Amino acid sequence: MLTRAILRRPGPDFAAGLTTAGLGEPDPSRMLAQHAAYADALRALGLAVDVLDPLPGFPDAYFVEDVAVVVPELAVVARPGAPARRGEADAIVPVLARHRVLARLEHPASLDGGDVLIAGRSVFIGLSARTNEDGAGQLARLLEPHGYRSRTMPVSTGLHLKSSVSWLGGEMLLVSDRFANQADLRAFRRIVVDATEEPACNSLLVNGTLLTPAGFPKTRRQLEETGLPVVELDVTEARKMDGGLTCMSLRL
Ligand code: CIR
Repeated sequence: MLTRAILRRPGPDFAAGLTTAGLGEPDPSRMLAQHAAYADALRALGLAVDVLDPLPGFPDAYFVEDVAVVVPELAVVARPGAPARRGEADAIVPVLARHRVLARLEHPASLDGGDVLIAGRSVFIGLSARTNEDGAGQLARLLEPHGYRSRTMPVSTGLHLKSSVSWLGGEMLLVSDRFANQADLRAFRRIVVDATEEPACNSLLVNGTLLTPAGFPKTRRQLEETGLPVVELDVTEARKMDGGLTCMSLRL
């Protein structure tokens, strides 16, 4: 069971963050409202939610998922691949140190938490524009003594691996078309997202409930067929900044 989520409120400069989405300017008040609703949804699922203050000078810092990889046994502080985001990692250290033994990735590693998909004891690490072989290797070595088996896979579309693949619990994954036949994922039952609903690939399992972005009815129906409760959340503004549901929290 997850007991806690760490979030960071989007700052006044959040629209200056990195993005390739081409979906237009995000709306600040809608962004804050969607962020607050996301926090409420996590509380409703039984999590204590710590909402950190914005980090001046780091407009993407509310995408806290990217700065660490957290498992029950430890937290690994990442080394974000975008130079503009690298400084975000230091700020999460004292926060995570209250809850976990810490380890840190070191130069020449680069790794964004968005590239790390944990499905039970299986860890899939996307090699992307943000995550390199050193990052994947260092993370795998830190997790291995705790019984996690890591594998890498190339990410050639989307920002991160979790832009395209989400764990739905047990042996179930939600995947984009492109990842549906990935050899390393074949051991899982794969629910393939319709090509017109690609952003819904980033969905999030929290204590037996599936959170999914609003506006993707085909995916919603597919998720409901799993028998798990499904909750839709509006994340239109984060999407304009290349973010989604998983990106905005660290779950402990
Ligand atoms: C970035 O480009 O780094 C941010 N604008 C978006 C990060 C999204 N994070 C995630 O998917 N884990």
